Amino acid sequence: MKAKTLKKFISVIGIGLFVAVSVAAQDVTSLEKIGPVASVQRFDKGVTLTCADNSHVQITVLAPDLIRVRTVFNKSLPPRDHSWAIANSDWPTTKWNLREDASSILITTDEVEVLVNRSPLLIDFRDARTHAIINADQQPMVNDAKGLRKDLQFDPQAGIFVAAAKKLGFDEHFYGLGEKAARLDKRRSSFVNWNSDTPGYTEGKDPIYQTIPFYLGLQKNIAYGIFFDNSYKSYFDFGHSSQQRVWFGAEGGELNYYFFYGPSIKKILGRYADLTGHMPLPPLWALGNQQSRWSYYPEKMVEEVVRQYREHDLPLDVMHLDIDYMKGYRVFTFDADRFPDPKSLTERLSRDGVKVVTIVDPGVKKDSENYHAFNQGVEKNYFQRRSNGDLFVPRVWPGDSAFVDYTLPEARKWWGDLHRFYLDNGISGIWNDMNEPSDFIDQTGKNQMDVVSYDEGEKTTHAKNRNVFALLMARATYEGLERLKPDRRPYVITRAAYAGIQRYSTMWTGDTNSTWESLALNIPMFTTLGLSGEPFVGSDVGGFIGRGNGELLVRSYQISFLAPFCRNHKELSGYDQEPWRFGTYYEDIIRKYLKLRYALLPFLYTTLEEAHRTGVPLFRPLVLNYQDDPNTYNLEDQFMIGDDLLVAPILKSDVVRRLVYLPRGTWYDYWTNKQYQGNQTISVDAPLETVPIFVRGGSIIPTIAPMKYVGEKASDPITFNIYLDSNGTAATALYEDDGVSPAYKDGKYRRTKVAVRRGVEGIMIDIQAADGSYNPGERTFKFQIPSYEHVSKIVTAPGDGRAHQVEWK
Ligand code: MIG
Repeated sequence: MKAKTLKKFISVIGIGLFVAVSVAAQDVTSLEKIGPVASVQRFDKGVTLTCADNSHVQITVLAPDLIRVRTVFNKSLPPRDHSWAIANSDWPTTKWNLREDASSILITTDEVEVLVNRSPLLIDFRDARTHAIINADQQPMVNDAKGLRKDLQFDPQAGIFVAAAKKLGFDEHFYGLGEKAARLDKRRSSFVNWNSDTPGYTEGKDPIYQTIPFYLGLQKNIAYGIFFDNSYKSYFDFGHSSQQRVWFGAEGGELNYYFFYGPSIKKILGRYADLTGHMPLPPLWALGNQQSRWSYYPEKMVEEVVRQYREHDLPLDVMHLDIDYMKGYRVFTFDADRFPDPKSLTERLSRDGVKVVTIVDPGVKKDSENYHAFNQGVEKNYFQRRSNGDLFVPRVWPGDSAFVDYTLPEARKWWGDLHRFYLDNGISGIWNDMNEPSDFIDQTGKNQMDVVSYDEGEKTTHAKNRNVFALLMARATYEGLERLKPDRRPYVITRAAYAGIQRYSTMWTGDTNSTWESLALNIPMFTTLGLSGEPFVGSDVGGFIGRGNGELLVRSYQISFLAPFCRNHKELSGYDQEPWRFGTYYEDIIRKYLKLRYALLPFLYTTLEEAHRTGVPLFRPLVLNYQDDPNTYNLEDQFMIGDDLLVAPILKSDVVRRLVYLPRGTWYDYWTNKQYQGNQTISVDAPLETVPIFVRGGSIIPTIAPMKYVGEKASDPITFNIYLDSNGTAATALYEDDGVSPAYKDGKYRRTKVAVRRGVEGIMIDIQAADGSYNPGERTFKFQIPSYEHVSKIVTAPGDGRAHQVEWK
């Protein structure tokens, strides 16, 4: 109780500080503006502008739709040009032109024009075909050379505040910025990025755990993206402090941003993935149902929970072990009383189809009594130190601890290799928590300010490195797992992150509350993460903190049963909330949705592979699929899975009916097969048993019989559920692979395109010869048109040379 009051008190102070800071930070107009262009030097991929004040602006053409602006104030461009976020800096030269006149410099690609006004220096991005302005500077770029913004910098070594301001469109909408406890459309709001441990956060709490400084602007069906790749504490203001401008800035580093031109959001997300990395496929079982608790121990309790799952006929793939599995919170150990023989535990569980994921925190207990991880870290000098050379000693779960300097390549390798311990004990995945990094001594980061990281020899401070700490820890973990078991796909889950995290880890949204308010954030948060390059997302089902109830738990599953990460988790002192805890009425409904998830696995996996390949997430806001439809621009109480399923959950207690917006086209009620015309808002029943789901006319949803766990049986038969559009056509491209190995990267997958059309002779089903070299073995394809009572004649044209069973329901 005392601790709680103290926490409240601290957070009140925190809010007070935050308000003071953000008020001061709002005025970017009074800062030093960059000087006019004095000279222009051309290089193979762009131009470098030297300004009258000796500032330098490098504009680089990376692709016809991707332009980088890199600005340093009052000095030359430093030779080191590095970012932990960037996966690809080696872009093939693309065609571009330069035209200069007395007042401007024009860079043109096939898609974008960059028009630089020389004096004052202003940059406009335009569509190369229509010459329409997509995004324009509202004032020259600024920096705080005079130190006016000292109030922002509690680290004196942080650097100089830099910012860019853009004109705010009257109809412009904003999406992205990764994990924010905020609404979908970020217009007229402002945000801070500084990775923070924020248990029990509610809407408006900012910052929370992650930093993804990437956003999308959308105005009248034309979208662009801006990735401000700067890991210092950063600020984004989407017309919050002024109707005149959007601005973004950071407390140090370069004014370094990438401009992406769509006009489609999907194309921007693809380019963003090309730049910061495509999510590799996690193992297929990561899409299975997961159960966690702070903490299940001893091992008997873990087995009991699994036994209950099986007895209750609820599917389950993964059990999580939270911090109490360790010996005194020492990472890379098991408590010998609670888990005397983890290897045989994981073997027994695996016979039941269940994998085990262990939590791994960054804090290594400061304990020289025989603790290998601490001793090795000290001996090899891999731990973070303060600027005076002292070991940095944060206080976390193990008490006094040390953090690894993950900017050191050898330290990352060492950390990765330590995971051999888990793999040898049959552990299947790693869950990284507390990696903001959280420090009980001071959560704001003040206690860490003079920590120096190697940073490729540049020896930079916490101000630059805090926001990338989790990214590099996840990288060390992922690369370690990949090295130690090259024939298995790593599975990592993280709380904190920086842009690029999708290369190494999936995520969950941290310590939510078991409340309706918290539940209502699920959809804007998952969809926003998807629009920010993080496709594999989820939230503690039922909420983490406090006491839930059956109704809340059911409504929570009615969202999460389609989220990539579906894991029920609860805090130490919270009320139990496994699916059976509130009685059979609720349990039966939860079973129905978990089984539906397992039935939809072929569809979910197909959509997940699309996210891997194209950067377009599975869990989507409607605006992603219908960006020409302004009705979707702030629609955040419905979501889509891929292009085909539209889900409209209930987000309040005692509500059993709601409005649903159906975009253009034909839609089918999943439960009744009733057909609707789109472009309208309808009112539908949503009793606790039923979450409204609509299927897009024109889609084919592949399903299998639900299993106890992924891979319990072969996926045979696969049923193609056909939903015809108004032209009588439907199509899909089923994706399959072995589900566990990285062989899919070398073409070992199978993509089966199926197209259906209603013709004069009947229904034609065209199964094309599959792509890829993966052989799933013999199995049956079934075809159903759920909305048809009967069909008079069916013609199949199996281009794959097999016989298929066709039946109608
Ligand atoms: O300070 O490991 O978000 O999922 O159960 C709390 C204990 C530390 C926070 C995580 C939560 C986890 C808990 N952790």
